[in-house]
Amino acid sequence: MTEPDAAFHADAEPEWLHSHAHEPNLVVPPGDGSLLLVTDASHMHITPAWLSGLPQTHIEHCYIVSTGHGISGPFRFGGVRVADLLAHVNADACVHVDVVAADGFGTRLTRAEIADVSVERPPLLALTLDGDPLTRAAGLLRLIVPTETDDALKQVKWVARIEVR
Ligand SMILES: Nc1nc2c(c(=O)[nH]1)N[C@H]1C(S)=C(S)[C@@H](COP(=O)(O)O)O[C@H]1N2
Ligand SMILES: [Mo]
Repeated sequence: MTEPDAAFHADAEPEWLHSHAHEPNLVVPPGDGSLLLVTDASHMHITPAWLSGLPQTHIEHCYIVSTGHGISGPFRFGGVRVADLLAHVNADACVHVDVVAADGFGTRLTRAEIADVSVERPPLLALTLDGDPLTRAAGLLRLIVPTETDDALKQVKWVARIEVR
């Protein structure tokens, strides 16, 4: 168990919480796709291999919509539903979940977004892309929010921490 750095618990809200525009970072940050899952009860180091042992969900026809750089897709992403991960660690009674990347980018998902969306297109921690393992360059491990088709600000690549509150 690793103690999270103090800055992460600072009262100041992170910059990404209120950002309305963002140029995608083209620099792949170091890392192997593993992440820290922080709940009120525990800190868990989670690897892509461990996640691949949980029930997998596949979602067709996903698009990454960038306001400035066009649209890519359709993609078929596979991985673990955020809701399934939270249920697995008994953290599904959350208020919101912050998903923060190794490059400081991030997004906040509400409990409603995680649990109440159509069960067919839920937020996913993606491990595969079109049937192949997701590469680090392509964002391993990547949050995919299929219902977000405005600006890709929820399609967080290189997830490094998930904070459940
Ligand atoms: N970690 C991280 N994730 C990110 C970004 C980023 O800068 N860092 N940029 C976002 C933005 S603004 C866009 S448009 C998409 C780009 O995704 P793509 O590389 O698959 O086209 O990633 C999103 N996810
Ligand atoms: Mo973007």
